[in-house]
Amino acid sequence: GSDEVSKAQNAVQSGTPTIFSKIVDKSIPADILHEDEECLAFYDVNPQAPVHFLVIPKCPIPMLSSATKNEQVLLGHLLLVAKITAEKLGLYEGYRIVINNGPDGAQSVYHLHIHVMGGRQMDWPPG
Ligand code: DGP
Repeated sequence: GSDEVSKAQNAVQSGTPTIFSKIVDKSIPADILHEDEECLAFYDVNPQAPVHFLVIPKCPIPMLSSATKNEQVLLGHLLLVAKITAEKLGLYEGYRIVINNGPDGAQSVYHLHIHVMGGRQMDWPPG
């Protein structure tokens, strides 16, 4: 919604740790679906579909634009964890993957994350 967009437009793109770093270090709780050395998958607190979870790297890459060749393997891993977690949750009819990048992408948390949404027919184009 427009609330989300204005929040994103006002989000700080500083190098300071975000709320997701606190989820990684377990200082705030999240409903965790997958965890390994490199990444974490957990339910989005503001779901936009019957199933909506995020996959994040444990290291705080601010956004996709910040990623380099050094993160190539990690980025691939995040997508595979998205797929495996979607399967575990029974999204056999499909799902939507989104990465919001920067202000125009309506990114509000500057710790790279993959959105995975499913459990309903998704629309195209997105808003
Ligand atoms: P965006 O930066 O716009 O791609 O989306 C950030 C998403 O993160 C948004 O859908 C809501 C979610 N989110 C923000 N804070 C928290 C939190 O503390 N816990 C969880 N589980 N999700 C959060």
